[in-house]
Amino acid sequence: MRTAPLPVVAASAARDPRPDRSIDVPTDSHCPYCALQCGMSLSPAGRTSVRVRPRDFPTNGGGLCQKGWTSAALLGSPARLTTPLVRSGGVLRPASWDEALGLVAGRLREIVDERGPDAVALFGGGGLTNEKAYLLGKFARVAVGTSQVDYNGRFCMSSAAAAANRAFGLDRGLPFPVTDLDGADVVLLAGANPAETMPPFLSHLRRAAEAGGLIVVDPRRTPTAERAALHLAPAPGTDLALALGILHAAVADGHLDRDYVRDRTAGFDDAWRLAAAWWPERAERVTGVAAADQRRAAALLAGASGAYVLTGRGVEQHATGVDTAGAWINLALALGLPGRPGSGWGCLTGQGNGQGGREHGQKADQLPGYRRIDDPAARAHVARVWGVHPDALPGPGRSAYELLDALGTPGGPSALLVFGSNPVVSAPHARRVADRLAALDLLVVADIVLSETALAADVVLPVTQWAEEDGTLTNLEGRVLLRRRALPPPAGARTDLEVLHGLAVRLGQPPERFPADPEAVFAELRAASAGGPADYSGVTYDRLRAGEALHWPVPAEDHPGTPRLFLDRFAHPDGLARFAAVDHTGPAEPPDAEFPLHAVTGRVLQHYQSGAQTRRVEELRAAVPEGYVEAHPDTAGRAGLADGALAAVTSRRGKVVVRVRCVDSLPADVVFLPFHFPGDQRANLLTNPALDPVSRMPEFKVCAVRLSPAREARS
Ligand SMILES: Nc1nc2c(c(=O)[nH]1)N[C@H]1C(S)=C(S)[C@@H](COP(=O)(O)OP(=O)(O)OC[C@H]3O[C@@H](n4cnc5c(=O)[nH]c(N)nc54)[C@H](O)[C@@H]3O)O[C@H]1N2
Ligand SMILES: Nc1nc2c(c(=O)[nH]1)N[C@H]1C(S)=C(S)[C@@H](COP(=O)(O)OP(=O)(O)OC[C@H]3O[C@@H](n4cnc5c(=O)[nH]c(N)nc54)[C@H](O)[C@@H]3O)O[C@H]1N2
Ligand code: SF4
Ligand SMILES: [Mo]
Repeated sequence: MRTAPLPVVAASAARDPRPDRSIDVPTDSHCPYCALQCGMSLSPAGRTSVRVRPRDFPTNGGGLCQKGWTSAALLGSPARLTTPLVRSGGVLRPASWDEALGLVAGRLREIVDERGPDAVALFGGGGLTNEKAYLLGKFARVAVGTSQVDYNGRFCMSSAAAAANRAFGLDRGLPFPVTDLDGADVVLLAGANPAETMPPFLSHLRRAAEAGGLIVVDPRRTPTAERAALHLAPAPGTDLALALGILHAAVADGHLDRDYVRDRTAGFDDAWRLAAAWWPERAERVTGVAAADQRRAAALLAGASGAYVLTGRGVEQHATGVDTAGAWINLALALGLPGRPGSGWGCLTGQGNGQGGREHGQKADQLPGYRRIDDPAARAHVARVWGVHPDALPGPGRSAYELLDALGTPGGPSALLVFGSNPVVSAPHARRVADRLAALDLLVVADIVLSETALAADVVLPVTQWAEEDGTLTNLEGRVLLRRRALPPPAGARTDLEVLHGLAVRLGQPPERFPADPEAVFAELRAASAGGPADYSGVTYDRLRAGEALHWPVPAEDHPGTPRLFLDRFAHPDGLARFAAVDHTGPAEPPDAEFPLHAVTGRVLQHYQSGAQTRRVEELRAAVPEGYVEAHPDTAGRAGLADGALAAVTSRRGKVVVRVRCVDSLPADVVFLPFHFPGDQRANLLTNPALDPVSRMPEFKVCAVRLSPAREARS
């Protein structure tokens, strides 16, 4: 049992001064943050860092956001971890790699001997390269033998992924190159705020915006909504009713694409039976969006020569996220958009490798190549590649929140290894999660900085960063990219692959089964993915080095890749897309007299995710130094608060203390909190871990809260 956080020994930032001739600079690379994976060129800048310049790449067209511009700051930062840390006497102290890995492997062996392999859990991340995600999943299933592995992508894309699998038989965030959007005259963006979350992406919406065809669905008037010709602002958690209302309007006003629905889809009648009851005036009563605006949205989409429906986390991070994403897909299908050149449906993937991270086996129900772990043929194939018997592979494990929730309970894991996530800040019901972490016998965190989760660990393993290692990522359009090493890592840091190798060997695995060389791991990943839905078997480092644009599936080395999916058929055996029979139920925790406001959580431009990285970049911290709550001035006033005052935001699960920012455009019953901040500014102290029944996505986007003044002197 640990008490966290505890004092830490400062890490040295000394970088290996020896020149490394294997580096070719300037090096073409990609940003360490989001799924747009903007192209960058890295050139020398002293011994400890690089200089970042934007590069012309299709996703960013020569642009970068502020996070990208400042991304090199962490490479040579003193905040960098460069030595393993081991807790002794309650304090994290420097240790050698041998000591740290030996200790972890020894404890894992004891725990497995005592309680079985499922007593050990792993938690990965969608920022990890394909190679890391693959090796982590293999490490879990083969070196430990545990079913208990999941990752932060469960909190990110899982609802849209499940909805796309249900509708199309395949999940690739954008089933078309992002540049296809450049030609669209109408784009509906539901629950996405790319002006802050992917600024260079806006260049692909320029034509639609200039043609008066940008429709933004968001309860808040975001910088993205500011650019829209039509901003639909539903009450939080009511998108499903809104999508049904727009579908109803489309059908009633004669916009249904009957030929497409007949030839390319199944299930319209069942979906329509439910949508028929959602005439726009009824949807207006539930969502607050005027019926006339719903009809206008339907008419704009139907009248376009090229139209797209795109969703983001605002639609998906709900306990009804799969059905809600499904309702937006229904609308796109009714209008005949998916699988038609110049039109489509897509979901904006979030993390740098959010797409690849959900394909190669760090997910509880999955094996590499986007295979299902409960499919006997998939198990046989992957077991063959791994050189083990199929029966030796565990079955599906717990989903991310269920896993965190079970830690340290009698039937749950008592050890957790975290790679590439900071759940103390980013998981829902954060107090519960912190308590569960504290109840573990062993918490191991591999990170580049001392994140809030690392602060609570027994062993912290310092790893290398993006520009210091080779690896592939799959961006939001399913394009596989090679992010190349541009400078040597600081002495003391190891790659995640080296860490997994070191642990696997100490757990008795043959060293060649867990290669630490990224290209060797990728060769294995290719074989493991061959024949699966996400088939990478034809992707090679050489093809990527040569700059080939390879969108999966790439089933052979002479295959050009698949930039556009579904042009002839969808991926279900009968080739048809499926409408989803979905109905509106509303948020799991509606406001009431005690907690009268909806709290919405999300992002700001300058910070990334849990903020572990961006809060350590001076320029970004200076721009947005701390958490806050946005509220309408009347809402703040009613709570006895003015702009800049310290407020308590309280839900059934916890309390956040932050300053108020008054925002005139917010609805009176909605407050907004960014989730990037730690301690008592953590938005996730409030959030509701109600889970979607299919994707197991928590309801991050809406919970019931109240607002009140807080005492100025904070301890
Ligand atoms: N600056 C920055 N950029 C990032 C990230 C970051 O942390 N910071 N993270 C990356 C990652 S991993 C992700 S997943 C993406 C996320 O990218 P987005 O999905 O664009 O970001 P969010 O801010 O989470 O949510 C988008 C919007 O959903 C709205 N919303 C809330 N509730 C509802 C609702 O019920 N209905 C609708 N229609 N909208 C609602 C919010 O008001 C918010 O403006 O961003 C990526 N890019
Ligand atoms: N309330 C609320 N909560 C949310 C969301 C929301 O909208 N609202 N969004 C959710 C979403 S969409 C997401 S994606 C999650 C993300 O939340 P987290 O999973 O916490 O994501 P990050 O903050 O990116 O954490 C990555 C951690 O890994 C470290 N790291 C970076 N690169 C590497 C690497 O290569 N190897 C290793 N070992 N470590 C690395 C970073 O320093 C950081 O500490 O948050 C979710 N939580
Ligand atoms: S938009 Fe995303 S990939 Fe591009 S620079 Fe910003 S954070 Fe990096
Ligand atoms: Mo995400």
